[in-house]
Amino acid sequence: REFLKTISTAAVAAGMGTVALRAHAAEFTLRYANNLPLQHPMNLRAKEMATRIASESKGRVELQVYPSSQLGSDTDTLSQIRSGAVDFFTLSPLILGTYIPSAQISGIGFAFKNYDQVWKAMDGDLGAHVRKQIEATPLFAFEKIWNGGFRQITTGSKALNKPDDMQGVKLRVPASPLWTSMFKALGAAPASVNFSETYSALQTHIVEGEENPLSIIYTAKLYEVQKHCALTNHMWDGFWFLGNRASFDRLPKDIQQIIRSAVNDAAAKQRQDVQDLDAHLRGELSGVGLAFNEPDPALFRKKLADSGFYGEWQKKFGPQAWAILEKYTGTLV
Ligand code: X2X
Repeated sequence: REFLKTISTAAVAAGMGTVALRAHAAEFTLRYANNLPLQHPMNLRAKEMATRIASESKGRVELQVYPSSQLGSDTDTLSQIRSGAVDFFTLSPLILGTYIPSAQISGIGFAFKNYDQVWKAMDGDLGAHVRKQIEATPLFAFEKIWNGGFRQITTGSKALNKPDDMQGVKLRVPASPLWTSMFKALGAAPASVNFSETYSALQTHIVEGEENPLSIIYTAKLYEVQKHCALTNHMWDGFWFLGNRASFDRLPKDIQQIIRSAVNDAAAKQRQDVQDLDAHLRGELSGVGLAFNEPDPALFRKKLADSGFYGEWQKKFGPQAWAILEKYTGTLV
């Protein structure tokens, strides 16, 4: 609670700055879309970042932040950023995989053991490898990936203690080949649903469960429509801060530099915010009725391995990319 209060206060202060600077029409109005609630650290840091950009550009740039999939689902927004209708978009590397398959490599199940491995890989050669693939399209990604968090599985009626418990269970996964493949390999029945539709899909029992980091389960209030949470830490996920390159290239160089620094600095803060939130939220979520259990992750990891999941994706990504991943995670297959 203290933590949330502190970042909310910062965001309110930041918001007031925006109002004052809007007195003069900006020369460049840029649109940034994301799928997360206003209360999530992504949007609190984005607000702060927009204020910094307005101030450092002396009011020349207005960065408009559209949270909660206001401009459309992730699938829609990915089309919009490709055409330039949206300037910036934070998107999971795995959902980006519907457009750039090789971008999914950071989402391999049980690959990263801790944040130290994650940031070394994503700020190092693995991230560079993926950004190069992104740059071969009309998009680009800023250097610092934002934090999604380590993911846990929630369900509505039954607790998942071992892979056997999830056989045939209908689970919502984001729209992404790797996500679908992984939950099929675990024996579940995955259904691709955009995040914007996830709360209602759970509420109306179109699906029985879903998986997300605690910070997202909390800020998107998924606990209202879920009963159990299995702490599996089955994968880490992030959000590339994507830009439409043509629209970014049209900006003066000094403005580009102001934006780049503000976005990367905000990412560094947001990474820690999410890590802290995820570490503290179990108590909060128990308090609002979510029942936690701690299955042995090794059982899920083994189920994945036995199904041939790792071998299949190693082949798809190719030996070179796989070697970059394993440089950070250790041997996976
Ligand atoms: O869609 C999800 O589950 C979310 C919010 O975690 C992502 O953007 C991948």
